This record gives sequence, structure tokens and C-alpha cells, in this order.
Amino acid sequence: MSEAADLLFTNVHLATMVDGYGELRDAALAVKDGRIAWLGPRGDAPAALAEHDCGGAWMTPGLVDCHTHIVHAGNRSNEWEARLNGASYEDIARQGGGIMSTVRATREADVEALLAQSLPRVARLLSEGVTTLEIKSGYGLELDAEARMLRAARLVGERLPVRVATTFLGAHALPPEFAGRADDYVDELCARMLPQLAQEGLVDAVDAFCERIGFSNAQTARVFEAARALGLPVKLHAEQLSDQQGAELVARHGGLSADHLEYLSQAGIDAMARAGTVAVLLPGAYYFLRETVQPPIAALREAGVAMAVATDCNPGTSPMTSLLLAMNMACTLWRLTPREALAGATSHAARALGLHADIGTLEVGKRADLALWDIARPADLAYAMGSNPCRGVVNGGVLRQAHIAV
Ligand code: DI6
Ligand code: FE
Repeated sequence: MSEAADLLFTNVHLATMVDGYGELRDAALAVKDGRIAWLGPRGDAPAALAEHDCGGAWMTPGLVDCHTHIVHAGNRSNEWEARLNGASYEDIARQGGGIMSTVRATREADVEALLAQSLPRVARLLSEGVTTLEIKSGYGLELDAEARMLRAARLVGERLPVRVATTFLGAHALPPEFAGRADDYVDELCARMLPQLAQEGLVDAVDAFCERIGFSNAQTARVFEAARALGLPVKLHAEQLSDQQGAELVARHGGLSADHLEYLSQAGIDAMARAGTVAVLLPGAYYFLRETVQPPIAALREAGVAMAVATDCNPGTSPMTSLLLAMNMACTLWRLTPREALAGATSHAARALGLHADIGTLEVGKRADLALWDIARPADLAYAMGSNPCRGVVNGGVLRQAHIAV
């Protein structure tokens, strides 16, 4: 390095996540202009304007939660309690519950109200070392309410130290105004909602829920064509409850990721492998729904499909704000290795957002988004349930406390 670095982290063990854990013990890492400028053995460290002694902590790339519905109003603990007291899902739906209760609450909330409810959830994620967060719309289901959700998502990234990637999920559920007219809603979404939101700069990617209770494969294809015409990348809630050949569809559109995947077929796996589409695994929803069909982890591994792990934070099927717990669940429930789980929350999650050139590993030139941990070895991150060993976080070279008060 020609000039002195801005900041040197020293007395630290690195898990670079390049080639497995990419462990480098007794190391140092230098930051300049918000980027990783150098990393290597502690004794070889370059000069720096300031030094931070990490006290023997481990450092990983900042965690990336690549699939959340974390901006929404209200919660559904009342419905969950009613179900555990014997009410059926149909009873609840007939009384206007389920996803539509979140849609109603979200439509009634202005941007500040959405933020007031969402920031504490985001702060919990950030306290565990998350530095990049994907946030979906999809509880507005009309132009203005979807716009408010996406504006709130953008504001999360301004009010808190986190990089936010927004996803338009207008094709999440059929709004009541369009009951029996799903194709008309898809017309409205493609012709009016998506172009307008994209023009406002609110959309980084486009998602849909391709399912019997969501949108058909043909309807999803129309959403994807509209997205691609605007130059936007696509991803999909695919094969969560049944095989709709959603993985093949999203792979055909060069999609970033196919998410959930409990009912994924070998043809879907092959299509994803060919297209380089990431498999985003969401064990929180599997757990909360008491699903019994597991995603085909061994076949995905065999095919060389990159596997990411995310929280799916949402009020209906995964009210979870711990990415470390999602990693533990992926290992315990589905036999991911701890190394795969950590790659799933760093490098592969970055790839699922199309951001892998910039974040997700500790490499010279990448953004200095880092997490510091009080652990004995990297596997501890997925191992311990309900503990948070995060001792500090670095966003673009700026060190902060793990805990954030909102
Ligand atoms: N799959 C899910 O698990 C969530 N959305 C989706 O497409 C459920 C969303 C909710 O119930 O609020
Ligand atoms: Fe989801």
C-alpha cells in the first residue's frame, strides 16, 4: 500500500469466507476509504492512522439477510394464539385474518408509522452483525401502499447503519379489490405499479409468490417480463408449498435467487445450476409452519448450487429477527454444515442480491462491512442458540457497537 491506511484492525482471527472459512489466525485487516485495503499476518501489517486492537476476536464479513418482509404494520400473534387454541386457518381467513390482516394494517400506516414499527425489528438484526438487508414490499398490493413500504425500506437504510436492497413483491397475494380477477391485477402491476415504482428509484429487484394460493407460473412469467423490460433483476418465492416449476421459470429469466424450495424438483435444481441462480433457504418459515418436507439440500449441494440462508422475517410464517438462529435451524433441521450456514449468510447471500462483487467476503477492494465476534471458532456462530456473541460491527470502515438503540 502506498499511503497509510485509515484504520487497522489487529489482534484478530479472520474468516474471510473465500474458499471455505478461509481462516487466517493472528491476523490484521486494514481499511482505507471505506474498503478493505490489506489483510494478512499481524506481523506484516502496514502503517495506519489509527489502530483497533480486537483482543483476539474473530472477524467475518458483515452478515447479509437476503430475504425479509421486515417492513410491515401489526403482527399476527393473536391469530397464532387462536390457532393454538383450536381455531382453524380457514376460520381465521373467513374473519379477514391471515395475510390480509397485515395488508389492512399496512395500508392504514403512513411511512413514519411503518418505520416506527419496523426499526426495532431491524435493530435486532443489526445487533447480530447484519450489515446488508433485503426488504420486500407486498403488504400494500396497491400503488400508493406499495410505494410507502418501499420508501420506508429506503429510509431504514438512512436511519440505521445498514445497506438496504429493496424488492417489489406486488405479486405476493391478490388484493380483495381484484377477487376473481388475478390476470387484471397482473396487468395493473406490470403496466402501472412496477414502472412507476421503478421510475421513482424504489425497486432494486422484483419478486413474486408463485403458488396455488399466490400467482400461477404464467402470471409470474408476465411479471418477470415486465421486470426484465425495465432492466430489473428477478427472484422468486418458489416451490414453498407445492412444485409450480417456479425454479425453472426464474432460472430461465437469469434470476438472482429462488427462495424456500421445499418442493423443488431435480429439473428445478438443474435449471438453477445452469443459470447460477442461488437457492435461498428459509428455515424459519419451515419451522413456524411445522412443514415436514425438506428442501433437497444434498441434491443442491451435489449440483453445485450456491445456498444462502435468510430469516424471511414476516408476521405470518417467520416472525424471526435472528439470522444466527436461522443459521442454527438450517444446520439442525436440514444438516447444512456450519461452514455452509456461514457462507449462506455472507458470500452466498451477497450473490443472491447481485452484490457479491462488493460485499460478502473479506477481500482487498471489497467494502469494509465487517462483524467482530467473541467466539472460539467460526462454527460457534451457527452452534449457540439464542446467544449473541457480536462485539462490534463495521459499516463501510466505520466501527460501531453491536447494540443499537432506536
Ligand atoms: N411466503 C411466506 O412464507 C410469506 N409470504 C410468502 O410468500 C407469508 C407472508 C404472510 O403470511 O404474511
Ligand atoms: Fe418470503
